[in-house]
Amino acid sequence: MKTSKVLFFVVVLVVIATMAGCAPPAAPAPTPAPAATAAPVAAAPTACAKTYKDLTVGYAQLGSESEWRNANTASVKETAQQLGVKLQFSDAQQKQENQIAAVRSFIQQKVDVIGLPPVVTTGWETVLKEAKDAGIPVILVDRRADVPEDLYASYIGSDFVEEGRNAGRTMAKIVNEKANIVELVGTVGSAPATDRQKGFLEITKDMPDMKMLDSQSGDFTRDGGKKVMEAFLKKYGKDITAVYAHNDDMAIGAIQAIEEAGMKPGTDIKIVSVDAVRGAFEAMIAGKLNATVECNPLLGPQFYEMALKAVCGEQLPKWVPSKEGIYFPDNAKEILPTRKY
Ligand code: GYE
Repeated sequence: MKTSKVLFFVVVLVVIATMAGCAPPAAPAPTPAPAATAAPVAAAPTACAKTYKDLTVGYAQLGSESEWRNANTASVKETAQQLGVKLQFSDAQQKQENQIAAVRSFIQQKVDVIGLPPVVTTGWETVLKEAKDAGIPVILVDRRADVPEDLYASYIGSDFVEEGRNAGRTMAKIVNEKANIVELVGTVGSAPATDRQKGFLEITKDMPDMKMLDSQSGDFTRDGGKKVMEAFLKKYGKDITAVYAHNDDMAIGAIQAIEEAGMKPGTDIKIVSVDAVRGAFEAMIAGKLNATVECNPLLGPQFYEMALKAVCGEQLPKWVPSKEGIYFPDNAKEILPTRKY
């Protein structure tokens, strides 16, 4: 369209908007804005006498295994401070029994609300029933648990299957639907590992030249990703042409292993991962990572908003999904300074 025509349409739109008594539509941004910014904290529900300052919240964090997790912890802690929420925080070091013990101790301390990112999906019924019997709402944050809906107030987090589909679509484009892929799986039995695998395979299963050579868990850690990639390289050598990592930390570990084996990550072996943490942007700028699918860890504000609503007796949605995008090396440099994690 010629500039004069574009201008004409803009003027018409502004006139229509003004006649309708509303503001003119905002011009579209030239590059997609990063999706994952922390949601602003909503005001407390008006009909409720409680405020954030009245809340004592227990957060049974699952560990500190990744950059994503550290950003999530920071969001939960900083937001509590900003709002004046009293926070009891524990780190289970990726062990379910530690998380269960933390939830039990929060029940004993009679906190108002419990936040729980379940390390794996199974094995939560008993302890969630105990919380329910004690009248303490549990909000699942980040990861889902396979339990009946009456055992938790709400789930705040990502659509991991869609992240897996996005990783599959992105990988297929990068390799022109032809690759020998190895998969670095997250924690076995965790919702993001199960769903990211499912979504990826959903996309690639009908592409005859997208071959999955092998799948192993690196437990969402850098060290785990490096070790698994070393073993893959020993077993398959130069046959490997692509890596799908369920998170950026494992991709970064794999990058090290590939370099140590004398190959070029991002060129000889294409790599797509999930999270979009700073380390991934740095790897993309260095040309060692080909794409990262975003998973937003800044869940603190939404968590406390739901916590206060739960204490005020409001009915919560069973799922509050996060907003996310996909990032590539071509504009990683401009986007990196705008990232919060
Ligand atoms: O992708 C990974 C972390 O549960 C979404 O856990 C989270 C995942 C995240 O260790 O980096």
